[in-house]
Amino acid sequence: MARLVLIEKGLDFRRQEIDIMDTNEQFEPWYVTMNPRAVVPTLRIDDEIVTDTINIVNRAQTMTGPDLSDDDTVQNWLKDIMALHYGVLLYRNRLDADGTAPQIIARGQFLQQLAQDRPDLADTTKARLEGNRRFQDLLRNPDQVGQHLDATRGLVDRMIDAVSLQPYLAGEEYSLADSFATAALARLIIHELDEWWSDTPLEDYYQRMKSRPSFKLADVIDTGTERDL
Ligand SMILES: N[C@@H](CCC(=O)N[C@@H](CS)C(=O)NCC(=O)O)C(=O)O
Repeated sequence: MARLVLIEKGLDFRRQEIDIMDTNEQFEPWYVTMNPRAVVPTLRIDDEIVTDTINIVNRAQTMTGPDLSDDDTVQNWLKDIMALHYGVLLYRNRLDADGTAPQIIARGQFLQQLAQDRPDLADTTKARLEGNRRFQDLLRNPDQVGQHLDATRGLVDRMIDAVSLQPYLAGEEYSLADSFATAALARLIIHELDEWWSDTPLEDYYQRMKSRPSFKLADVIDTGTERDL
């Protein structure tokens, strides 16, 4: 989402990959100094550090380049698209028979070890361990998983309604909301949920978003399988 917006704005930026799965670079001291929650993405502009995707895209909006519309309607889309629980969409398909997700359990063990080894990260690991426990509980609860799935479908339905009336999600012009929707829909395609919008105007909308140069330049991925995530 952040990359799409920076590219749509025509901003020149240097991209640095942070391996959040295998080498866990997000917990390296140099990164946590910038992003105390140890999550991606982070935007650095000289000495200024911006964390959280919504803050990043709103900061990008203040810089030179086309003024992507960002009124209240747009901001509400950003919040709603960001509020979806993308982890549930992935890990609900990776559960053991008893409802536990081995990768999330392993993540919890990794965080526990990290908490022991890195007292300097106490605040980060405490918050992340709590999040990991909440996520484990959620995945064990099919009703809650279903609620997240319903919320996701509800948002897709709202997108369908919106683009049935207008060319872009929030109106007549491309906006930050379209960058968010593009990345979110790409992710849902990988989860094989795109049947939710087949034969609806959202299908054409997504193809239009995908044909924008930013899609390739930002390396948005909508092919492959969940294994690749
Ligand atoms: N609301 C935050 C969410 C950031 C976030 O949760 N990022 C995930 C990847 S999508 C992450 O970095 N996870 C690192 C980890 O699991 O240790 C934002 O938009 O920046």
